Amino acid sequence: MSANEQTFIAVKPDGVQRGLVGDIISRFEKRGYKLAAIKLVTPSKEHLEKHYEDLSDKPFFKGLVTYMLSGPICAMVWEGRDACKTGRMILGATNPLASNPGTIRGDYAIDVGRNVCHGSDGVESAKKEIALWFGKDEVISYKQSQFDWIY
Ligand code: RTP
Repeated sequence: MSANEQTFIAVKPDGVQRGLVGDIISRFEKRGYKLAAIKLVTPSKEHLEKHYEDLSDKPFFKGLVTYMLSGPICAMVWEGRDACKTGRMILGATNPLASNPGTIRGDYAIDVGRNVCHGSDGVESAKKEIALWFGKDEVISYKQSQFDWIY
């Protein structure tokens, strides 16, 4: 764990269309994470197949890619202590029915195929995903406060 660990978080098309971007940003900000990159994107089918390449043999893969192509995605990089693990806790379990209330999916979703958001499952996948979704000059490094107890 490092103080400047980064994770890739995306608001999926259903989250963007339902107007949940602000709420999701707010949850990461309030928890103490620092926004390092953000953009609204409509990635290609090839890009999304690459992003989900580990799931290419799953029966839901084709439907997953079609869903991800259904509208703009808000792609972000969040930075701070244990960002990958805590980011996944903020999102909730993959299946919203198993997500606790208070998590994004536990508050806003009931369908695993429309689960609002994505978060890297570890530091290595975060590095790969950030490199896939963002150019180096799009991820900004900055100091938010002179006090190390204000994140
Ligand atoms: P994500 O990558 O989107 O954050 O999701 P995850 O790690 O929590 O879950 P993963 O197993 O990587 O699955 C990726 C996405 O595929 C969709 N999914 N559909 N049974 C199904 O129909 C099914 N299972 C997974 C979800 O959108 C999941 O987030």
